[in-house]
Amino acid sequence: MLASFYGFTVALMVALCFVFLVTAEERERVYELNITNHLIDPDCSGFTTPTLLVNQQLPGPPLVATRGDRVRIVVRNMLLATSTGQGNMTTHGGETNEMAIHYHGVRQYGSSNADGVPFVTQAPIPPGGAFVHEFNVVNQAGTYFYHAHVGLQEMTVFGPFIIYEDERADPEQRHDRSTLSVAGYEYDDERTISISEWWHRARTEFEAYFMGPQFTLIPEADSVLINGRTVNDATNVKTNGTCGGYSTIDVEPGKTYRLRVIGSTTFRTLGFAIAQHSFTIIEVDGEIVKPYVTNTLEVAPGQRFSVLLHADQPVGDYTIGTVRRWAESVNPYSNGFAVLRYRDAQPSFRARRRRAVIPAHDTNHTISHTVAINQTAAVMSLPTNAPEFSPQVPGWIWSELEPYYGVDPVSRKSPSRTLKLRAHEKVMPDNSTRWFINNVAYMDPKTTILADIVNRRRMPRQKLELLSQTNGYDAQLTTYPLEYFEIVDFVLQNTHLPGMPCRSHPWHTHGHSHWEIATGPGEYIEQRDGHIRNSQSPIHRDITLQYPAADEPSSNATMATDGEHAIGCGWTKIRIIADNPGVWAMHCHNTPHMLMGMMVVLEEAAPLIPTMGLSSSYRL
Ligand SMILES: [Cu+2]
Repeated sequence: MLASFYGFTVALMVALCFVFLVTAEERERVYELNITNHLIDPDCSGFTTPTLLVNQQLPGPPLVATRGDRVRIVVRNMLLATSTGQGNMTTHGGETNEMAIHYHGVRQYGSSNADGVPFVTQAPIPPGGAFVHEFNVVNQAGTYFYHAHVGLQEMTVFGPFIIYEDERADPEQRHDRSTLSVAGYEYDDERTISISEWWHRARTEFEAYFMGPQFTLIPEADSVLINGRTVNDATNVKTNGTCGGYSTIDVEPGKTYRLRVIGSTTFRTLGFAIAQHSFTIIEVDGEIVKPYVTNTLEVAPGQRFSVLLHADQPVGDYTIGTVRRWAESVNPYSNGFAVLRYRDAQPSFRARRRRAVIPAHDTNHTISHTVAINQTAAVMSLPTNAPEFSPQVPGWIWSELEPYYGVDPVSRKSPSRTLKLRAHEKVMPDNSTRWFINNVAYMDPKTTILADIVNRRRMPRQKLELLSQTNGYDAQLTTYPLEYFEIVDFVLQNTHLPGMPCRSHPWHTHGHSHWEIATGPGEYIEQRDGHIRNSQSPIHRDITLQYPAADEPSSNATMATDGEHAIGCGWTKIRIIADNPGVWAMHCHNTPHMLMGMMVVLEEAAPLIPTMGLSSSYRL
C-alpha cells in the first residue's frame, strides 16, 4: 500500500516534471490580429476618417511571450477589396487594401519568412486573406512592437510586443504579488506607453500626397497620441461620444514600475517626460543597460525604452508630456499628453490587461462604423503641473548609456567589408520627390524576393569583388548580398540639397540589432575616416537615430560624388554580423522617407536560406 502510494507519488512527480518541461520548452503563444476599417476620433477633434484598427483597438492588443517561446500569430485582412488598386503599389500604400504586419525588433532567427515585409519576405495579404506568422523568440527579450509595413497603415495598425526575459519578469507567471525582476533590477509591476501620431487626413489620400507631384514637406501630425488618445485642442473639445480624452496610467503610491515606452510614431522624434518625476533607463531596444537617471527620453520612430519609475511623489495626478525634436523651424510644442494617476491598491494587472481576444467572425467587418476606443472614464483636462524636458542636443545621452552585460566584442573587431550607403533627396521630372540610396530609390520588386530564392528563380549573384564598385549593391538582384557570418559596417551617409536643411533619420535594421560604432560630420571618406571608433560602448539596438550634423568644412569634395549636388552632412557607421540567413529590409523609420525610397534589402547567406532561414509560416 505504502509502496504503491510512493509509486503513485513518484509517477505524479514525473508527470508534473514532464508537464513542466513541455510547457517550459514548447510553450506556444497564439494570437489573432484582425484588421478592420473604422471611423475613429482619437483626439476629440470631431475629425473622423476611415481608419484601420487591429482587433478594433488603438493601440492594437499587446502580444506577450517569454524568451524561448514559440509564437504563432494569425493576421486576417478583413478589408474590402477595392477596384482602384494597383498591383505594385503595396509598399507605398495606395488603395489596394493589401497589408502585412512586421514584428519590429524581433530578429526572426530561422524565420525570415515571418518578418512581414511585402515583396521582401512574403506576398502582401489581399483583402479577405490571412497569413500565419510562426517564429521562436530565442535569443532576445525586452520591449518591441508590431506594425503594418504597407504605406501609412502603421499610423493606427500597431501594438506592443513584450518579450519577458524569463518568468521573473512576467507578471502572469509570478506566483503571488512578489516583485518582478530583470538583471537585478526589481519592480512591482509594469505599464506600457505607446506613442503615435494622428493626422486629420485620410490615409490613402495622404499616401498619394507623399508619392505625388504635390509633395513639398511632411506636415507635423495634428496630434500626438499616448496609448491611442489625447485632446487635439483643449479649448475646443468635441467629444462625439467616441473619444476618451487623455489616457491615464495608474500607479500605486510607493511602488516601482517598469514603464515600457514605445515609439510607434511614423515621422517625428519626440521628447518624453513626466511632471515631477525622473526615471532610470534600464533597457533600450531589447538590450538591458546600466542604470541611467534622467527626466527626458528622446524617442525616435521605432525606438523603445524601459525605465523604472518610482511613485514617490505626493498622491495626485501628474502630466505626462511630449515635445517635438529634430524638427526644423517647427514649434516644439506637442499636444501629446497623458496623466500619471496615483491610486490606492488596484485590481490585479492580469484582470486589467487587454488581451488579443478577438471577435473572429465579425460580420460587420467590411463596414466602416464608428467605434469608441479605450472605453475607460474620459479625462478631459490635465493636471496643472507640467513636465520639464532636458535641452535638445545632437546625440542626446547615447554616449553615456552602456550595455549592462558589457560591450559585445564583435563591435571591437575589424569589419569584413565597409559599405557606404549614401542617401540623397531628389525632385523628379514629374515633380514628385524620392530618396535615393547609392542612386537607387527603393521600389517593390515584382515578385517576392524570399520566395524567388527558395524556388531558385534568382539570377546568380555577382562576385563580391565586383560589387565593391557599387558599394555592395547587386543591380541584377536589387539587393545587397552578404556572406554568412561576415562583419559588415554600413556607413549611413546623410546629405542635404543646397538651401535645404540636413534632416534626421531613424535607421532600422530587420533581422538584426546593430552597433553604432562611429559618427562624424560632413562626408565619410574611407581613407580618412575608416579608423574612427568614437562610440565607446555601443548598445545592440535596432534603431539608430542619425542626427543632422555639420557640412564638410570644405564642401568641394562632397559636391559631385553622385552628380546630385547633395552635400554630405554627417555619417553614422553601424555594424551587423551576418549570422541570420534571410532577406532583411534596412530602412529609414521615418515612414514617408521609406515610402519615397529610403530602403535597401540585405540578401544574407542566400544559399543557406532554404535550410536555415524558414519557419512554417504560411499564407492561410
Ligand atoms: Cu529618413
